[in-house]
Amino acid sequence: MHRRFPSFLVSLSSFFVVFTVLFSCKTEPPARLDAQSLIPLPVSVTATDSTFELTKNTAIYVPEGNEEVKKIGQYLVDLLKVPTGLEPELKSTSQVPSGHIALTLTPGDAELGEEGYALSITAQGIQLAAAKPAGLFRGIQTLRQALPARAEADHLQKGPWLVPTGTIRDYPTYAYRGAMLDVARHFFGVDDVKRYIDLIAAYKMNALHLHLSDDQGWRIEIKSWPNLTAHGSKSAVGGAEGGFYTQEQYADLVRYAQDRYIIIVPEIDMPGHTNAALASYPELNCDGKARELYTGIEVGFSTLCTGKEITYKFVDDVVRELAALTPGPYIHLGGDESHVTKMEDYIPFVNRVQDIVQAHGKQLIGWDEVTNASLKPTSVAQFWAKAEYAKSAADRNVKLIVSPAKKAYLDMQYDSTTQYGLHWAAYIEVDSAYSWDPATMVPGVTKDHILGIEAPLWTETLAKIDEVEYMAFPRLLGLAEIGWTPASARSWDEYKVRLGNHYSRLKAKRINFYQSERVPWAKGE
Ligand code: TNX
Repeated sequence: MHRRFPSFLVSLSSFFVVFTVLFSCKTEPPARLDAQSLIPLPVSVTATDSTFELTKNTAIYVPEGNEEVKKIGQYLVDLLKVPTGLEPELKSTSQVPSGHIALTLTPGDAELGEEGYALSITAQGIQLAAAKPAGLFRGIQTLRQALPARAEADHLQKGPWLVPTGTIRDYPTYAYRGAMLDVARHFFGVDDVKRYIDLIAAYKMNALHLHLSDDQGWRIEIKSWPNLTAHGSKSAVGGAEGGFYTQEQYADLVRYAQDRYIIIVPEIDMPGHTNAALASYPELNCDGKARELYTGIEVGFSTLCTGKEITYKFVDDVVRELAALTPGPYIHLGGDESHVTKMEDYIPFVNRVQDIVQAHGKQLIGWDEVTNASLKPTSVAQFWAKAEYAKSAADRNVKLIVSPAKKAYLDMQYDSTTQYGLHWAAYIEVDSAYSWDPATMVPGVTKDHILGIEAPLWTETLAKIDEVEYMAFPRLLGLAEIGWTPASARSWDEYKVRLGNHYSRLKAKRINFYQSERVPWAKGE
């Protein structure tokens, strides 16, 4: 991919670069398609030696009568409009003339699966094909990265808009590729969450797990238990302002994510991490007394009263309302760090909430401690801490979401000088977050047991979205690649160069990212 040239040729060619820049208005042709620093790295890329130019005459063609693909076409138009100043016309047709961009569905191409795509770029035009609409959406993310970085800017840029030619065939390794945002410790509003959705979509992630309740706050309106938000949403860590999503706002987030082929996985943590609920409804406490709102960052001190019937009425109401707001298959019921719930109470509690989730037509996800209970094969355990829990899930054919705190936790500091974040699990530099394989983390847990991977971001120390971005970026790109790209095709030494080449793209997106010294950032390009 990266060829070496004799030095006299390098100086000669730099002379011509300077000459060209000074004396003509043309910019350099883009790097070949196989040197475009795509993240996640596609399954296969073949470059040819030409370029396609996007001009004011380029249109985007979509199949006649398919509203869903038309919407994806419109998404591409909207991406291009501001930075390029071009507004490609969206045309429905069965016959695509050359010189344009065409999105087509090829349902017979089973290898592409739910999210794979085939991209063919020639000097005459761009063909993006996929078996399913989601694949077209993922393929557009690749096309974005084949355009110059300035195509990511939020204001008008100069052309030309050249795309190197070649073909790409690509599909994900894991079905579930997620990020988690803790909106309970600190609250993040609808616009912040939409930005996070856009950012994870750009790296082909397909799930956003929202941690919607914890000791410090309850963040989603539940109409049958109104005090959860009337009272329980008012607090946040350190006395910061609380907040919550109304059901209308939440439905808007779900739609926004859905338009990007991302599911939202709502989490209501229980039976621990429930102080905000226990402060809002005295009857949920075994002693019948409401707790005070909590603004510290301790964990493991609260529990729902597992012996009271009202607790299950509460869970049933919450799950029913959440399920009605959730087109995705999963409801996450936490289950972590329930240190003050006795194991003999914890197990029947988890068994019962699993039945409640199933009764509402959803599949349960729980943090790895839930493997203490009798999990059904449709439930999913999220491995974050204990390898033996992950192994016990795999032994029972319970699928795993892999998010080991030592590798995948985006709230862990990069090193001891990082301004925000925690380090109880590890310091996680950018190379450490990238250099691991979900399928070899735990002896006895193989790729077949794994639904996918997730990058959780806890917000005890993060009050603003730019602080969230600083912790998430650039590690999130590497975690997205772990979920998408075959492990055999990944290496840090090769990846770090690609990541370094994303410098101007991350800047153009105005992402506040950590400029790790371990990455050769291409600042001049
Ligand atoms: C552990 S990870 C927790 C969270 C904290 C996090 C901080 C997990 C399932 N529980 O409650 O926010 O550590 O890193």
